[in-house]
Amino acid sequence: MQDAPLSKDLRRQHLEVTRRYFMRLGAAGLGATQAVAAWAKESDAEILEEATSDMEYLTYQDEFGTVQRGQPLPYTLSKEKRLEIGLERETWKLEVVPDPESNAAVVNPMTRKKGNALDFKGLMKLAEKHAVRFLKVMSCNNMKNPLGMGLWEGVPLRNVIWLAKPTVNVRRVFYYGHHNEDPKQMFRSSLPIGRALEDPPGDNPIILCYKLNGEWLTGKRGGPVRMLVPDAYGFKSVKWLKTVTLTNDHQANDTYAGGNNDIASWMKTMCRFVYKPAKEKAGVPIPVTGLAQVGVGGLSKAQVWINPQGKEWPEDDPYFTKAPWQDADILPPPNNWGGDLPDGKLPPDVQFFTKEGKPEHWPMRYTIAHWATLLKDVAPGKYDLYCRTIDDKGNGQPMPRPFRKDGANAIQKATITVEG
Ligand SMILES: Nc1nc2c(c(=O)[nH]1)N[C@H]1C(S)=C(S)[C@@H](COP(=O)(O)O)O[C@H]1N2
Ligand SMILES: [Mo]
Repeated sequence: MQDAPLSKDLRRQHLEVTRRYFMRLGAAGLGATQAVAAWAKESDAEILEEATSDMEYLTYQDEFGTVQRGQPLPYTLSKEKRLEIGLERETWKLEVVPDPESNAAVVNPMTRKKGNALDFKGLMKLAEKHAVRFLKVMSCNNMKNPLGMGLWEGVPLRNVIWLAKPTVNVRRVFYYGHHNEDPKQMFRSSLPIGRALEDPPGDNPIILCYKLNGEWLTGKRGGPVRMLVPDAYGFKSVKWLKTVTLTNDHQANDTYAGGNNDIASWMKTMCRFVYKPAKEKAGVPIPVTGLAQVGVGGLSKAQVWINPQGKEWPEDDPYFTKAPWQDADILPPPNNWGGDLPDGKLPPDVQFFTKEGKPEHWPMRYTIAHWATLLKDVAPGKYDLYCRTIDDKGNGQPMPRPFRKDGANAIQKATITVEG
């Protein structure tokens, strides 16, 4: 699988952040030393305020990185065909049925045939009472960079499961999307029934998602309806959702299981560079920015380390735990949330936000946080530059879960030349 570059949108945001964050350094006519002095006079809080005042946080729908399979891709079909196969809101239907290969008991199976499958109107009816909105970063466990940061809206899966009236012998939920009636193209995933019915403390529900950043979910993003699993990597969030099956099977049947992935993995905390110059002059502070994906372990720090190239490092410290890491500033919540939101304003009733629209805590789990810092007094030479996160328990990336197949989280390395 090709690794997607950071989305244009995330990059644009960071350039803007960087410009504002470091603006003072270039202040009219100041030499490097004076600029540093100007920086030093300003409190960090003031600079951060300035830095974030204009910053965008959410990724535009069409600027998300995309991971998709299907020949043809459902959203590229003609409108007529999409209407026929139920991939437009007018004709979309979701079946909720017992697994025919298991003894799961479901009193009210919802099927197209019986004419009681859930249609979009029915979903909107449920939404009036049960809709939730929350922030979540979409990330593929096999890719280094997140695919995009979204404000997702949907109806909790459990509200639809209960419509089907399951009674006994249900241990898992299987689900899959449109696959051109070709079993080989089926992309499927699964969850323990318990996760669908109840959320761990502080976590969001699994939703049947129909909006992203306040707008209808596009076909490319998985619309009309996709599954959205807040705590998991992207492969659990099946697009073009049409079928939910309740089963007594205790094992997962995820497409990604067949690809040597750990399919039970919560998202990990990890760090990526966004802005770092390849070359810089000695004597000026060097701006570096990035983002941290906040996984199940939370985020306490983002850090950078600059090390002369070729300098040996003890083999028994592969994760550089003894290196002189420097703390970056984790930026506070933005004033302008960006994405497609009118005036960059969040709608009311976002999960874990106060009535006044302020986050109850920051950064939030399963989202991103931006960070920025300055490297100062770097002598001329060639350097390796690293970034890493520290989670809430004090684990330095890639610990406590360094294995790649449950989520890419290797420490990122870049290079930088400082000229004399
Ligand atoms: N139907 C379907 N859903 C899918 C996929 C797919 O190939 N087909 N890819 C999955 C994977 S592996 C990821 S990482 C996410 C990516 O979501 P995005 O393309 O909206 O960024 O979608 C998931 N949902
Ligand atoms: Mo993925």
